[in-house]
Amino acid sequence: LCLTVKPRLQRSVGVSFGTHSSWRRKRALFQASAISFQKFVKFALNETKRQTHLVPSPLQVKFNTVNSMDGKTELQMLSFQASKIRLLRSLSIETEAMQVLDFAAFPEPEFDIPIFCANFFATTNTNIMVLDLNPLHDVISRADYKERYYRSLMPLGLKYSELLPWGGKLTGESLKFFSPIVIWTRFTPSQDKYEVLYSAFMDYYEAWLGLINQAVAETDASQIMCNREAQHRYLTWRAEKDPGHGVLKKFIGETMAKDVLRNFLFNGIDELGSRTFLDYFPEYRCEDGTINEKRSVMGKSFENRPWDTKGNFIGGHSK
Ligand code: BLA
Repeated sequence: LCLTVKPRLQRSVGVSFGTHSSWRRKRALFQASAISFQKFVKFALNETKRQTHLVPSPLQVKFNTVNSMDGKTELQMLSFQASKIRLLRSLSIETEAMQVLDFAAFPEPEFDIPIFCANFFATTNTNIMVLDLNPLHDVISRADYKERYYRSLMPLGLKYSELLPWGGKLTGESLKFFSPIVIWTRFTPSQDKYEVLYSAFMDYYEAWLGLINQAVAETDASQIMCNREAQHRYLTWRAEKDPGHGVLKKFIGETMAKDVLRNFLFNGIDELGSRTFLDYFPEYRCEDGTINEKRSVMGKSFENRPWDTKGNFIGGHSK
């Protein structure tokens, strides 16, 4: 059975800001309290430039700054690459009512190091934050992979999972893409929390840069293939099921939203592999062969942090 569930926030996160003067008034209020993610992006780019030779990505030509359909909001897109970094890209949206950052860095397939992932969605009422070094390979079945990359990062994860506690149930399927040090949190806006978040972002990004700096290119063709497929599977998941899709659609329309998702945010889908979403995630197949539009077929799961302090998975079978 296939149910079409309308993204809940689509209705409440409209882009109608009322008259211009009321918008200006609200903006004045907003500037006093809201977060801006510009300094996050600036930090990450400066640090990467300091440690690698970062050059603009060819994607930058097509994806730079786009205005929302009502002309009131700018979507800012930046993209770069470096010898070990296939794509480092950022999308930010800032309005009086909402600030969004989707910042990710994808290694070249010669490296099996994790994918840097910072997804922040902030409104005046709530903040939804995911910060992680998303594992390329399954950390539950591949204990060696978990050991190699996360053992030494556990103290970092522990520190911030206390300061930014688990955000409660989430799309169960997402957990496979998260690491034992994932920060998944929700909070009501406060300056203190934003400072903690900024500090977490800096520490996680430095940790990721450390991994990429130390990484030695794989030469075994089958291992490279395996990394490529794992990254392709990740991109395929996110381009299809990203929670930001509804918001993007509101701002720039469905055609452009899909273009941004497939060709910018999760670029690589057409180059790194040829399997489809349903090849990777057959449980989403509807009777008529289409993709189930629900984000989750498993349901919302993991009320509490499903990793213990040593990084062991304690989520049981998800409920
Ligand atoms: C909500 N975003 C969420 C949630 C998660 C993520 C876990 C909670 C809802 C859920 O259970 O899914 C983030 N999920 C991720 C990430 C991965 C994943 C990073 O699987 C990686 C593998 N979020 C954005 C952007 C926007 C955005 C760019 O990253 C907007 C343009 C919005 N995220 C957004 C909104 C919600 C949300 C509106 C709440 C609505 C909802 O629950 O669907």
